Amino acid sequence: MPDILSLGEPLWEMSAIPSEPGKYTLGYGGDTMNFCIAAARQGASVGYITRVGNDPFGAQLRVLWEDEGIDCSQVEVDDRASTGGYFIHHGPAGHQFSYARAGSAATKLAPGDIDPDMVADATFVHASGITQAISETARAAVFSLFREARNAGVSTAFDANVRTRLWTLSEAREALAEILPLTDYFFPSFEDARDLSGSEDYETIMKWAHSLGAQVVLLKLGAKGVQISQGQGADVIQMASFVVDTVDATGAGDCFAGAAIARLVAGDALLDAVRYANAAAALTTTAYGAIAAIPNRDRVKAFLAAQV
Ligand code: KDG
Repeated sequence: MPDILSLGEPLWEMSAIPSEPGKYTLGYGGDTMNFCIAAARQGASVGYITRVGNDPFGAQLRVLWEDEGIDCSQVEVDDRASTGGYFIHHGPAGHQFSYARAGSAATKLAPGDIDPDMVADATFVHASGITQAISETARAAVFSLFREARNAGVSTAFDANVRTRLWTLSEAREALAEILPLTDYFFPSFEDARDLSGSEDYETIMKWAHSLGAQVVLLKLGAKGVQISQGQGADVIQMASFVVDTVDATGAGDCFAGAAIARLVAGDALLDAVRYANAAAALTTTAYGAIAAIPNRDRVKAFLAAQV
């Protein structure tokens, strides 16, 4: 059975080709899928809990996951709903998403999709604010997954991934307050933490996250690196990012979390796992699309070895 289980929605992805207006490259994304692929490419044993439509996108996703060595035993195929999708447009302010996912197969995820035996056998479970946002039943499934994990002594990782096109900030806050008491590793981006907490100050953000129940907080600062707090009152450590030629940051945060959890499962100490994940996330930004650029372990190791 897989060591790492993630719950969420995979999406087809149409990424605008900047040099050819009106043209798109078909790919695949979805924050939890990006997470699974990032962890699998670092050598971890990963399972995805999700639902896809009985359509060509769902079928291609399954082939993709099998090629990546991801366990698909918890993937349901829905005859009455489609696989969700999104478009990425790139502009001077970065990337912008447009969704085609309302009523998708993954919105039917529910607590019954969580297999307690599989959870008890894992080392880590993972979900995100997007999984919570896509439907009430998916949100309940996240809660069930984390509660089962807690009861079984399995570690939990949660990425805030706030998407205000899916729900309001106040709904996101309420759902976060429900899940952080069950969260061992919390991965908010600075922008999400600022919007959710109402503060731009790193120290206040850390206190806020711990006061809601998060144990370890990894505050993702993009090109500035990451701040790490290992508990209320613990010293906060800032680790710089690596300098690369960034073209598209889509999925970099997901890759960071996937690579970090993969390394923790492999036995790394937290700071070693974070340094490794920083390198993996930086490499992900050097090409367009969510998953095409996620590096494998050899590439990350070679990149780290080339740093002095
Ligand atoms: O983090 C990148 C994801 O946002 C992207 O792959 C699409 O999951 C996605 C979403 O819902 O925005």
